[in-house]
Order: sequence, then C-alpha cells, then structure tokens
Amino acid sequence: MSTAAALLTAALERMPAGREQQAPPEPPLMLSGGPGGKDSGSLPRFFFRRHVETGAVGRELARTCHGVLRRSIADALPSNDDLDLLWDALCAAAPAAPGTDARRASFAQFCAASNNLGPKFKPYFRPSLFLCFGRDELGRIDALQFFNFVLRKVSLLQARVDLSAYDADYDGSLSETEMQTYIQEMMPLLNLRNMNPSFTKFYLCTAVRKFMFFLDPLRRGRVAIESILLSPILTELFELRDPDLPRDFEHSNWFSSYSALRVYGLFLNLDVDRNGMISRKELTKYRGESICRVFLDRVFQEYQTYSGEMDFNAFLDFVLAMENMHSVPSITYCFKLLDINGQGYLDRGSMTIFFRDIVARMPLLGQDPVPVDDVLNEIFDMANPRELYKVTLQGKWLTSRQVTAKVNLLTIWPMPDLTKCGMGGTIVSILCDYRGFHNYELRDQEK
Ligand SMILES: [Ca+2]
Ligand SMILES: [Ca+2]
Repeated sequence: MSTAAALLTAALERMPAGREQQAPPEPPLMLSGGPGGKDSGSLPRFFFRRHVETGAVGRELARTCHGVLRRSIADALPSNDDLDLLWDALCAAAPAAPGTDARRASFAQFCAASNNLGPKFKPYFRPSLFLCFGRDELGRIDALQFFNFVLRKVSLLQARVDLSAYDADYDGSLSETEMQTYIQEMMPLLNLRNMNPSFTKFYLCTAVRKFMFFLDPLRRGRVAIESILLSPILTELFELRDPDLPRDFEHSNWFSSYSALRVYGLFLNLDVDRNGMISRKELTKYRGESICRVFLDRVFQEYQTYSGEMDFNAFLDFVLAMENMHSVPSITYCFKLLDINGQGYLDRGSMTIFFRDIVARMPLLGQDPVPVDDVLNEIFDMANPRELYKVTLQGKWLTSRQVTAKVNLLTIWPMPDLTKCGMGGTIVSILCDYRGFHNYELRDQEK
C-alpha cells in the first residue's frame, strides 16, 4: 500500500459510522432586498398560522374583548341627531350664496363649524381632510360634498360594527351561515312585500348566494367584511330599507321579494319531476332553450352536482352567471365551461364546438346560418389576445425558465384578455347563448 493510500484508509477509519452518507449542508438561499433586509441570508417567512383560542377562558376573553371594542367604536360614531347638528353647524358657518343653495366653506369657516360640535366630529375636521376636497379659486370647499362624505363614512363604519357582531371567530370574514344570520336579523327592516314566512329559508339562500358568488371567487366559503362593505351588493341590500322603494327598483334589485320569488319560480318551473333538484334535461328549458347544449353539459361536468343533478344553490350560481354576464365573476364562471380542454385559453377549436351548436339552431328560428369562421374572427378581434388565437381569462404565470432567462416581465405578464378587453361578457354570451349572439348581431346591424 502506498503512503497516500494508507493515509486515506486511516482517515476513513477515524470517521464516525454513517458520516460518509451525510450530504454536506446546503448554503441558505440568498435574497437581496427581501423583507428581512440584505443581511437576512434566508427566505423570509410569509405565512403565520393564526392563533385560535381553544380553552373556555380564552374564548370568553376573546368574545368580551371583541364586544368591548365594537361597543367603543359604535359609541364614538355620530348618531342621526348628531349628523343633523353637523349640517346646521355647516349652514351657520357657510351661508348659501345669494339666489342659490350652494354653500362653500373656507378653511376658517370649516374650523368655525367644528367649534359647536362634540368630540365625535373631531376626526372629520382635520386640515388634511379639508385639503382632500376640491377647492374653488378662493380656496373654499363644497359644504354639501363634505357633509355627504361624513354621512357615507359614518354609515360604512356602522355597517362594519354591525357585520363584526356576526364574525364568531373574529377572523374579519363571514361564512355563509354567518351571512344568513346577519340577513335574517335584518329582514324585519327590509321592504319585503308579500313575503310568506315559509319562504324565508329560500330567501336567505338567494340573498346570501349573491354575496358568495361575487365576493368569494376562490370558493373558500367566506367573504371578508371589508369586501362586503366596499361592494355595491351591500348598498343594493340596504336599498330595501326604504319603505317607499319604487316598484321599478324592486324589479331590478336581487334582494327584493319580487326577485327572490321570480328566481324560485324559475327553479320550480324547471323542476318538472318535483324532486327538488334540476337535472341536465330539465335545465334545457332555461331561457326558452336558448342556451347552447354543450355549454349546459359542461355546467354539470364542472360544477358541483348531487347524483348528476343541481341543487338550489348551484342553480342560483348559474342564474347569477347568466344574468350578470358582463361581470368578472360571471365571465370566470363561463370561461371554466368554455375551456373544454382545460388549456387555460380558448382557441379556434374549443370555440367552434360551442358556436357550431348556436349556428345549428338558426334555421329552426327562420334565420340563415352564419359562417362560423367569420364570427370567430370577430371574437379574436374583440378579445385582441396577446398570443395570437389564444384567448386567456386574465393572466398567464411565468415559467421558471422564463424567469431564469430574465425576460421582460411587462411584455408577458399579466396577459389580460377576456376580463380586461371590455368585451368579455359579449364574447361569452355569443358562445353560450343563442339570444346573446342574436343581440350582438342586432347591435352590429344598428351601427
Ligand atoms: Ca368569521
Ligand atoms: Ca328535478
């Protein structure tokens, strides 16, 4: 044995058993400019599990603290009488211009109005807030605009406090059941004409579904309170607190008794065998059989069914998608159905499958069939996809290879097509609904 071989053998013998199996420790992944700073030397932590109180004492403490916080915020809010005082103070400080109702307040008048008001209005009379409003050449703001701002903010804060009372686990969001309880307790305040108490269960399903369909796109079963407050859906519900709501408004308001009974009537009319579910065959009759048959097949393939049949909740999702075709949640709902091969985009092949069904129906309705390719070319023109003949929904993620190649992010991500082109609803309705295509043709001819 040579000297080198002997040294190597001796070294191996001195090594602890199993040492040769261990891989050398990997150096930490270095990030420059990460949240941990230049010297953090490792990936920052992005997820922190929420601490949930499991003990009886801890739960009671959390409940009490939450209640105290809500009460303190509610007590600090101006009441209706306080808001009347605010308007009186603004009128006294900023008299109306001769011959008009317009009231404009300078900063000095703005401050003078606050002198006669209590501490509840202190947050609204900050100089920084005054500067947020548009000012005329004399530096004055519109008193009515300021008053409406305070009114809106107080109303939102009150709604925030009210909604928080139903957030049983204090996570800032409401589940479907919590939303149902909120609306059920609000029902006596709503203008619900001709509502039979036995219909309450179906009314609550119908009302809550609209919140979930529009504000829970990932179908997590809960909606953030902040999203509820910022959405026009809550305003639509609050409209029904007006006892003199005009009939026209009732017809267009999803939460009215008229609308809820209309949708429930649709469900009952379609449910021919009266088993409380809608089968694929029964859904054919929806909207005068104008929905493309392949599209209806896809609804039963992609969305939850029970033994191949649709329950009332699934039917509500379908109706909301069909009746709000130009909204992003509806386009997203339909895109999943139209993307028949699960490719993440619509191409000529997948669109042809749906549109051919629409064309086949034209002679039955006394119309000449249109060339499929011509309409598909119009659709591609409307969507104007970044990648030729591939209409995506709202974006395309980079592959790791593209990141490594340091491609220009702005040129390939995101790739908004259907939801950003402004014609997504029209495109989807052309492909899935004969009436949608017919309306598009009529509009085209009127131009
Ligand atoms: Ca919650
Ligand atoms: Ca049925």
